[in-house]
Amino acid sequence: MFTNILGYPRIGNRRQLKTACENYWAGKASLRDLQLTANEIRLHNWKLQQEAGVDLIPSNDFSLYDQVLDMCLAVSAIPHRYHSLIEELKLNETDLYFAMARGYQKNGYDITAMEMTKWFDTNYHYIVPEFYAGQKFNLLSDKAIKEFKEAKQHGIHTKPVIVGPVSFLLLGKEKEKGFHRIELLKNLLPVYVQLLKQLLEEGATCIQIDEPCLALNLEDAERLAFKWTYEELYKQLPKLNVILTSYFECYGENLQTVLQLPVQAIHLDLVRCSGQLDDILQSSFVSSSKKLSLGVVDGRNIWKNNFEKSLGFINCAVETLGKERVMIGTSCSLLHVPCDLEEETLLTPEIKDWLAFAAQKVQEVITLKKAVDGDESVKGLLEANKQSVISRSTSTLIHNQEVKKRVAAVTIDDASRRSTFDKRQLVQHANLKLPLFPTTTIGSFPQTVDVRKLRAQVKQKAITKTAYQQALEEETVRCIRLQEELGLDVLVHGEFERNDMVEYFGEQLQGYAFTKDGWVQSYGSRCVKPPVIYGDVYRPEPMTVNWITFAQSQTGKYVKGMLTGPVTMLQWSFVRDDQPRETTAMQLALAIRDEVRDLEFEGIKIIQIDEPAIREGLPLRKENHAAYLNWAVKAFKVASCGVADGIQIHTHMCYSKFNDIIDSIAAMDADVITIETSRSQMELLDAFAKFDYPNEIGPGVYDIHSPRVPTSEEMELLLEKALKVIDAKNLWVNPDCGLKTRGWKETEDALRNMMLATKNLRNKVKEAT
Ligand code: THG
Ligand code: ZN
Repeated sequence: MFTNILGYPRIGNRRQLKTACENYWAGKASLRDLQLTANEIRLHNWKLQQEAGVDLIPSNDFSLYDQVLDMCLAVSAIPHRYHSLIEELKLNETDLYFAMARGYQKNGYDITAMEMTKWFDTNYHYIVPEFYAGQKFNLLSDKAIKEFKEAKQHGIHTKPVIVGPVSFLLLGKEKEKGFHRIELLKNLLPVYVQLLKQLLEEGATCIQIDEPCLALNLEDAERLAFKWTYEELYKQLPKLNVILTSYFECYGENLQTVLQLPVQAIHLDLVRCSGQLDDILQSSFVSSSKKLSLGVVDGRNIWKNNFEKSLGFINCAVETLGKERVMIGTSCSLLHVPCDLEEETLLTPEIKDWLAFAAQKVQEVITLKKAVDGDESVKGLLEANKQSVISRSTSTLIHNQEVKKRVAAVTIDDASRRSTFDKRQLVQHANLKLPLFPTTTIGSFPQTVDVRKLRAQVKQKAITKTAYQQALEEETVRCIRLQEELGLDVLVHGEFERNDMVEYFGEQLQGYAFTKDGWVQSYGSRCVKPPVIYGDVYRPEPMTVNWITFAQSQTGKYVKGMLTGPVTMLQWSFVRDDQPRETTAMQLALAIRDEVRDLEFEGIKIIQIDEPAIREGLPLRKENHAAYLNWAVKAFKVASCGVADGIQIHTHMCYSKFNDIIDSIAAMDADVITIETSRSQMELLDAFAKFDYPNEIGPGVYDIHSPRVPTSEEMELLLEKALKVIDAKNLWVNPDCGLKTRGWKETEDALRNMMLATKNLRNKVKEAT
């Protein structure tokens, strides 16, 4: 019985890879320095798994930026715009790689980065491959081979991991009309064959091919593509030993296809889909000689494994298939959890006892194997695990009857405004008296190094809380003055007191715990530290009222109250696995509802509740969409509907692809929605126009993800386009996202141009009427 780890976090226990990459990009470190750090992290990860006794240790799960971008380099899927960098500048492979990830604005070049998007329903972002009709591929980067050899030199035999050819194509995007990217399989597969052949020649005995698109609803043609691909691979490389891996969902109607593929092992994510074990054990799989990899240790969450439950699955599989055909593993790559719980000092011992990070999860896989083998040495561990499970299910830290009662008592009325939008709009317009095309920003203003330093200092008690408070107040006043000077209509306080939009609220809610170094890669060198929801959530006291009322006291203009919505709080936290997500969302919604009402009580007239993650929370399979959207919309409405008609509720969303959930966005019934649109040239607006979205909209008029300062002319043009599909009385003007990651100078210049564009548009409209 083999133990199987699907992938290990690559940022390093102390985020060494982040520092190394950023230093290299800033020209403060050499390529050699970067490579040394990368080597150290890989070796550390391999050794950790080898010492634990893992049989199938992954290699090529490491990446300097992203595993899909790695695959682009491997097969030479390099978009045309980078070719000059190769031909004229002769960039080395790493620099070309980073140019594709981050863009290249140097030496007189101005080449945009490749797009990135969410990796399935995770908070990890991958680089989207770009495809052209008739595109040819060839083996370029030998990273997978190099890393296999590197491990071999250290005496560690690894299992190379690669993104499979079908998913690689499906995860990408056509950059020309008139073809489907799946048609490129015939050109692509020979390169995969070449790569796999070289791995075999180097001595690889088992390859993990990730085809996570098998978790999606596929077209018949796509299923056929899987069949053709794996039959072809088998024909050309009969000695290849493939573990076909998919995760995050059931195989569903793809299972029949999967069962027919000539691969040597199939992986099941039993955390996300435990039911498919029975399906497999009652299928033709049993009479084949294929192996089954059981993903029982959760790679997406930080809870300690429930050994009794996992052993139930494993024993069931062993009974039917025999030990030799069963592997015990993680549900997916451990990329999505922090590295090591041992180093955590912030967690109380009781909560810490419920958790496992990547290093602990590796141990869990080993313990499970030993338990199945009847190894006496793990008896103590099994008993301790049982105690942890009992402790968590009965702890008074977790269960709060008041909260449970309140959730049970939520009514339809709690989830609806008092009047319909048209009535509310009349009241709001009469009260607020904002000009035509009101201008605003999304919430955050630049967070300079100085502000971050203040936060670090107060955490380390190097400065007093009063000094911290004072410095942030000064920053807030400066921000208010700037907005007044620019002439913005609805101001924000700037959010200088906040670290992350989820962490900040989590820190003030009961039921949440925090880690010191629980970093998880979000994209490239950027990481997030998701807080842990371990218990029933409630709000002991107001969270933002002081800052918002302070900012409001400094100006005669309206200051928006700024909150993070319940679905985003849920999506960007590690969540409980002992109750449905929807229940946790409702607890969060009630906590935010209390905050919204307190802001109303304190005289705040405009309140924004951000839900940037509502789209990414959408289940991977269509059959589960409706149920999710139903509770997600309800949670937002419970959070936002407790106020009088005159209170204007805003929301903000990013990461596009709203077309398929536009009716749910409308059902959220926010008075104003601001959305990220500028990068797709208002393409998104078409969705809102087609649907005839009834409420007010602020389509972002410029892309805040780039330091470029847009001209007033281009923003005016976008606004005119927007006016073609949005009623003038419903149109707002704003950037497309928060300004936190931008510098002050470019922010000021861009906003000045945005105001000019608005002024010109107002004049034009006045002249026309
Ligand atoms: N918060 C959380 N999740 C997110 C975002 C967020 N997921 C989607 C999107 N935004 C991801 N974007 C980013 C952007 C910047 C950073 C992380 C994710 C970032 N992180 C700092 C870093 O890695 O240096 C660390 C953060 C800190 O210092 O507190 O800059 O906004 N939860
Ligand atoms: Zn945004």
